[in-house]
Amino acid sequence: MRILLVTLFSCILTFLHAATINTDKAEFNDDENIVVSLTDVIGEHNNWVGLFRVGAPNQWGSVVAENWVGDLENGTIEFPPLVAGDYEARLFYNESLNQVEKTTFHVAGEPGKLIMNQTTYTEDEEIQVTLQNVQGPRNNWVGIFRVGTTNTWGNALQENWLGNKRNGDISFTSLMPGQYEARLFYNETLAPESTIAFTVTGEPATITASKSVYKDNEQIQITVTQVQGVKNNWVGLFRKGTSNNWGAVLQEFWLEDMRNGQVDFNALPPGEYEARLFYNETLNPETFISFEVEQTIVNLPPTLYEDAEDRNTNGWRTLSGPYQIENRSKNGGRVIYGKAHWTNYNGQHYTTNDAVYILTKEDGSPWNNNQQFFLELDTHGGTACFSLGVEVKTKQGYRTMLFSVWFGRKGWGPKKSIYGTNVELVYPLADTYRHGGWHHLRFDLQNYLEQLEPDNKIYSVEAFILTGQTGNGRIDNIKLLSN
Ligand SMILES: [Ca+2]
Ligand SMILES: [Ca+2]
Repeated sequence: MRILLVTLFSCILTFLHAATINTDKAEFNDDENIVVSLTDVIGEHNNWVGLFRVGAPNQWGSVVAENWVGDLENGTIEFPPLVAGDYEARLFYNESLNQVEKTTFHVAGEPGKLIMNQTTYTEDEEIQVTLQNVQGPRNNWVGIFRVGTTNTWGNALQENWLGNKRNGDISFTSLMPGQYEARLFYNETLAPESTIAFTVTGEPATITASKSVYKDNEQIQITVTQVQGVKNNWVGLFRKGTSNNWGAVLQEFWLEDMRNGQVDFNALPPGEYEARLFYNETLNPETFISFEVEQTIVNLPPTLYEDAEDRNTNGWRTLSGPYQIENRSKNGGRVIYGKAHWTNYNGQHYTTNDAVYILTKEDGSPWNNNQQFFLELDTHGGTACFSLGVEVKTKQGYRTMLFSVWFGRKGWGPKKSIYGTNVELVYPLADTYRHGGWHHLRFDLQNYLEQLEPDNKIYSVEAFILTGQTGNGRIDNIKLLSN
């Protein structure tokens, strides 16, 4: 047992006496050789010492200087002077990159630097950069990069090889507007010694559409100019009012390095849209343009929604009041009758007709007629509170458009009212229409809409609305027409 313990202890001692690496000084001048001493090197062959900048990874491209020590176990090796900076001497065995030991040291001196007297330029100015104390031994260069781009050859917009130049001015040709950096590199590497930022000013980016209103079968042509983003710039189409998130993007086009040009997007359904310009794969728009897409209108034969001749009331529903719509006979034909319901709300000193009926498709779905915006029907009397109209989908949302005898009696003009999310547009209907037999009514719905909302546009007519009638009130032949 005692023998075993001694053996184990000597093994530990062997490891404790593993190789060491040291420099003869902790700090060198930039004209002094670097002397490195080694002890107890036990690698078998092709052992080597590499000098690296502090923090640089153990890879061949990061080696500042190297010295092959073969099978040297104890001794010193020497490296030529280094430019100012913090370094490590690292020992490796057997031609590998597996570091055995290291030591740090410093080289004093003024590091090489780029200076600019002017950091804002216009688009037609040359860019001036001043070199100060460039120290790399060979193949030093300065590159112009867009801010935020990495140090790759492909990202260098311009290169200037310095030859023997250590101090003084160099220049670059003018650049388009944007944020840039001049970066100094030594020894043909891509590890910058010094970086300085500058700006080229110019007209901001623009985005325009070839039209303000497109048809729903037309391509959307968007033009961009002066795009300045670094990379992955893109144009997205969005519905107007939607936020900038990927899920809201209807169509997108990646500009790559296109700075000026036209992009064609596919046709869109009717609505209001925006084309938005983004830089650098972000969702923060630089600028945008609004445009509209409208229905292509064709001339269709009239669409009859109700003439009551089928003797049923399919498609009608009661929105308010206790009664159901009725299909009645009148003068040998069939007509529609919706009974009035008089209510006195909360002790008001008058009663109100609150019976409201709606006609949709028979299955209850909206008409969705996006072609015909003229309403025609026949009416036979009604109450003093009588009104009728339509539900429409418009550019600005849903609207209830009502034509009111009460407004006509009172001499009131058209009126827009907002009740929560409902927008009601009421227009006067002459009181005479509720007297004296059948009347044929015709409404140019788009024209009426513009009386209250000049910039609005009907996208589709969805349903017919009727308030309660009394006595001999009837309606018939509800149609939409193209004109
Ligand atoms: Ca019917
Ligand atoms: Ca009829």
